[in-house]
Amino acid sequence: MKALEGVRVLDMTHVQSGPSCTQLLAWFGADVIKIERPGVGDITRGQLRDIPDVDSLYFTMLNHNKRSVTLNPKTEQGSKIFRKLIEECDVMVENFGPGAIDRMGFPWEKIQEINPRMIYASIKGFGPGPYDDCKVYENVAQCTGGAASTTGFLDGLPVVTGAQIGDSGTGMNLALGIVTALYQREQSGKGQRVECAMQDGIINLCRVKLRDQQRLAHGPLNEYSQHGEGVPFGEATPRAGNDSGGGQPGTILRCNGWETDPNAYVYFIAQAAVWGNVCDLIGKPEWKEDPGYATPGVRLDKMKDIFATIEEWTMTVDKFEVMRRCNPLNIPCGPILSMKEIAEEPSLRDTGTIVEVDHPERGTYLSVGNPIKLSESPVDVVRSPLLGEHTDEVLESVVGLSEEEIAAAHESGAV
Ligand code: CAO
Repeated sequence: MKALEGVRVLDMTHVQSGPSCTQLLAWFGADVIKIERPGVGDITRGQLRDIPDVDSLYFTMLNHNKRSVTLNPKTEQGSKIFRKLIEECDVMVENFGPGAIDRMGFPWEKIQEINPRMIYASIKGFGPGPYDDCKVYENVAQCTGGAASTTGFLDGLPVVTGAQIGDSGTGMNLALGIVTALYQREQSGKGQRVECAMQDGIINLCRVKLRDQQRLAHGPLNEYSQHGEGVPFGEATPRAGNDSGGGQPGTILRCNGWETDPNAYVYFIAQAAVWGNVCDLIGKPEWKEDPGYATPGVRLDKMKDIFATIEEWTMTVDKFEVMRRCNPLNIPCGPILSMKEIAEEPSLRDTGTIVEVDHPERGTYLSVGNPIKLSESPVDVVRSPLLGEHTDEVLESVVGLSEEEIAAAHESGAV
């Protein structure tokens, strides 16, 4: 038994944000029926291909545990089939450009009329307002959600992060909205609309930066390293390099091998509560009692030099040894792990966070498993479907078409 067993999802998603949401629902046990344009499919099937004519990793890593049906709701017969699918499903998810589902002839009012229990969930780039017509990709969301203006170094350009916080982040928000609406439906018997804007999702993740924007009105941000370095603040929350976003100073330091290994670094937090341990570890026990170093406040304008001294020690050992030595002393730190190291880490395989999947056309590949672990709803990651692999089976068992009707649907180009 899986948590969402019995929930059927009409999956009209493409690219990353929507598919990441429906993949989560599938991992929790929902029957996710992915609708794709006949002959074409989700555009990512063919993007960034590493093997000719084989579904890309972009697609396979976002569409596990789903069924694929080709269907064009813009054709006469396709529209009838789509209507029946709306009747039979509990949830419909889409992340097309603004208005695309309406243009298919299925605005929310009509969906509600066909199936009042339907939960209709959408991702768009922006919520209602001046930009609600715009198409949006990951980096546009990162820039318009405030993340890019606060990422990077003070003397450099705004920077986007490689973590897909706009796409997979918003997908996760939508999944939460959907299961919450399903829960409310248990009481109300009614469906509802669930809407997530990528800009909103990024702003939610930038909460501490809006905090700092307001703190600026009351004086400089003491914990930012630019304060210690005497660089004045402007009107907006600045880029903070590798400064920690919280109240404990932290930064990235070089470790043994940094000259040749681009990831021989560690994130080191000089947490006030373990300051004595830090001093002992780096061979500066005298700093524990020194009035110029003993308390967090007096250390603030010296953090650059303090981290340089800590780095003299971290450069003598490798990044894993830094962690081995710091952990027993309760000093929070984290080695900079490369994607290669993550792919090879056995404990991540053991927990299902990284999974090896077999695919009939590409062979085995690595994917990211479910980051949310439920003790009563284990996840088996099943390879992504081939284009239209389940069309006939869904037309027969969900839509209720006969063999002749299915043949006619193929003939007409509806599926
Ligand atoms: N049969 C027939 N037509 C189909 C179809 C099907 N099964 N599935 C989709 N289509 C059509 C739609 O009807 C739409 O056509 P019209 O615009 O002519 O009505 C078109 O395909 C899809 O349009 P789109 O605007 O979604 O596609 P795009 O490639 O131009 O834009 C994207 C892509 C992602 C920018 C846009 O979908 C978007 O802004 N989505 C919302 C925000 C979002 O999720 N962004 C993140 C994407 S992940 O990086």
